[in-house]
Amino acid sequence: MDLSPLQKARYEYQPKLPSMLRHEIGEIEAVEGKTTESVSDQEEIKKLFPNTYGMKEVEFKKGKSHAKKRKEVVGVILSGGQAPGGHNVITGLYDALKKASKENVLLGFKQGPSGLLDDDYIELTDDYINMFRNTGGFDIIGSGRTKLETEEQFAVAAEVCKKHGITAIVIIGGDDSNTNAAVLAEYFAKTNSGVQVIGCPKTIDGDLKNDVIEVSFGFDTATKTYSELIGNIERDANSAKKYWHFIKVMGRSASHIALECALETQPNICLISEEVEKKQMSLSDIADVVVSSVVKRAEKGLNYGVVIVPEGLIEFVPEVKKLIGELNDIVALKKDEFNAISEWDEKYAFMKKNLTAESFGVFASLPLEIEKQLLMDRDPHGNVQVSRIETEKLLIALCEVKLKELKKEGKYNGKFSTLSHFFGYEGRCAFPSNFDADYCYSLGYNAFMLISNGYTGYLSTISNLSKSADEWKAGGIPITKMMNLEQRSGVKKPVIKKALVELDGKPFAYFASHRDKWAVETCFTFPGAIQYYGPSSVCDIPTRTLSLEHQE
Ligand code: FBP
Repeated sequence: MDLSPLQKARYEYQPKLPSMLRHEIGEIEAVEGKTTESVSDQEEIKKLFPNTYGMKEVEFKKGKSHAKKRKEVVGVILSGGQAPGGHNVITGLYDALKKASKENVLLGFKQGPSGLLDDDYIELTDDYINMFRNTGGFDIIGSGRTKLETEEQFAVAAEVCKKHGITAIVIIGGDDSNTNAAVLAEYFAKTNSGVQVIGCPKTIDGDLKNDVIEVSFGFDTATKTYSELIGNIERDANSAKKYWHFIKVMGRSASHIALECALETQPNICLISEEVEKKQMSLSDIADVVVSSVVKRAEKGLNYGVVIVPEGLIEFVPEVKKLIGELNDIVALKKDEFNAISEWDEKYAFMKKNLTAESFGVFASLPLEIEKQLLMDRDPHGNVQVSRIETEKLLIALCEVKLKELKKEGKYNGKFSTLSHFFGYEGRCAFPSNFDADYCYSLGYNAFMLISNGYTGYLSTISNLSKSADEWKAGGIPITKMMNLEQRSGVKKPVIKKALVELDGKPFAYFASHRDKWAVETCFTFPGAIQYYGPSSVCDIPTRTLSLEHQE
């Protein structure tokens, strides 16, 4: 394989561990804290997880280790969407495991959880691991979105573990994948299989966070990549002065990515889905926000600008949310009937018959392409694939109609030439920033500490992240602590509660206090590319979101 100069250089980068994890493994003690309970629905979740509910939080400190002395055979799985740093989690896990004993073995199951069920794996070795150090992507073993949820699947997983003498499985994933991890941990505990399960918090979306998980990995690099691109577009817009750019950014339901990119680039408009829901804004209300900026800027002769649109926006518009909820249930509960239909006219008629009159009215009012996108396949967790819905184009169409009206009424005399973009996949496999390289390596290393100390059903946690790596803390949190019950594919299921943008939080408050100015004036900022080498003030800066959240 030919190597780029950066790839070669990154192979040499030694990620920073929290000082606590730099001690010899035999000098690190697991100190237990408070017992935990789920964020809500405590009685129901406790019943569903009788063996793994209510466990204690753990922090690693210098002291006498009580880790088990046994050969560890660990299986690792990358689950869900790619996020920069996944390779570092695996190299951190590998290094800790080999540091503890050269006899220990790391097996990588291929293409996500299905690799475990199909017994499709490779044994990770020094030579192989070294080719992926500090690189982006998940291609070291591949990823997938298979959901582990049936007793049959668990039984197969148990057989595969038995066959290889596996002592623990590490699942690197987002909220849905770590829900899988918790369910699998419960099954293994219930059946006394002796296999532990540890999760690692991954997702560029940034929605897997709480008081202990400060950020999921990949968010830092992905948002820096998108912010670089948005900054470049802003500069282009400011040079040519002729286009309004509508940029959708990934993030699924949560607007953390959109908000972080806005803090970094100061666009004219950034929509925040959580605010749309709180204010119960209709599609028309949302378009009014953009139109107001377009009109005011046109009055100053500025017929250009930048609008950031969060990927999940459409799901938060009350009337569309209701529609999507009904569509999800219909697609799940009448799956065979729906899948048997191939012609669009018949699908349309099927929806007319099954949706409530109100939701069908909303469905019918949308452009044909959006209607079709709303009916595309759900992901294995029953979610609409928002990355495939062109909300940015829908918004442009809505604004065009309104601006035409205003023009007729003599209230607007500008030009509205638009371009649409979608930044998502571009950021998921970038070389991890120094922050993600260090954070992910530490998460993987720490996952091994949880395994060797006998924990199961835990998420590896590294915290105090707004400080330098020296001051980071390492520990574990029971996954059931983050759970609640939610409607999925037509039934109530225990899932990890998604962390959405907090409208009373500091990042949103900063944005809200500046956005009126940004909407009318040109206040663009240009973050430029991620820097891997150079002064720490340029290379090791955390996201604006993390800095604001932890501002004292
Ligand atoms: P995860 O939650 O699995 O990390 O995935 C995040 C994400 O990148 C979302 O932002 C996006 O909506 C989705 O994956 C796209 O999924 P896919 O890769 O299956 O197209």
